[in-house]
Amino acid sequence: MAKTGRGKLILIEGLDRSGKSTQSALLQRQLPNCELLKFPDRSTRVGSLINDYLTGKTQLSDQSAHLLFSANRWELAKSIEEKLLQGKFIVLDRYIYSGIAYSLAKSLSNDESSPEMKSVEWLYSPDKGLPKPDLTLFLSLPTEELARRKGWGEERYEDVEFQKKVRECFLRVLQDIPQDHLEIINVSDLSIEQVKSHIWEVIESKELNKLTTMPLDKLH
Ligand code: FDM
Ligand code: MG
Repeated sequence: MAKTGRGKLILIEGLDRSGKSTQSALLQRQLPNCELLKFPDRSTRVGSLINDYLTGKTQLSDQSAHLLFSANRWELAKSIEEKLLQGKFIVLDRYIYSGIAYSLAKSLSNDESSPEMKSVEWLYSPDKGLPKPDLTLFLSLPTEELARRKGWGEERYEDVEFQKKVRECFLRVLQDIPQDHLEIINVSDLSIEQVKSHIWEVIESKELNKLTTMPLDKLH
């Protein structure tokens, strides 16, 4: 009998330097017929505005930066849906929880920021309707350990003090995800291989490497 059903949407979230990009690339290779998408996707028109903002070439109000990150996800929403329905698996390297956590952390670090930027509800609303991940994996580690990792650049947000805030905001926002859709993985002092096997155990135990006939859900 031919295999039918849709592929799964798996999201990997975490702070900068937490190993997301490494692990999402490894996971893509383990899953059958799988594509990897990274947000922000800097290759699109909106993505290029985001890139200018992140590299300090341009300034944006906090609200417009926030909405551009969401618009960047909407640019790809349709194609994500289509691919899943064609039976492809998709791994996402960052998605809506980065969107909320970074914006919230920014507003909490700024006494003058306006009330909507402090409202999780407001921050979440532009993402409503996007394809909903079947699982969110959060790679968690203490910010002191992040500071020791190589590769800190000069981009906006790449600062240990700020990452502390982002971590708190992530943990707050992740509380709203139902338990069976969330896995927080403590990657502190684990090797790349160890994290990879841990992630794979979770994927197999939840049968996320198999197609499903369950309809694709939207974020609501
Ligand atoms: N970021 C990422 C946001 O602020 N909002 C978002 O919606 C997303 C997806 O962009 F500091 C931040 C997180 C990070 C920066 O991401 C660039 P990468 O993963 O380092 O390229
Ligand atoms: Mg970065």
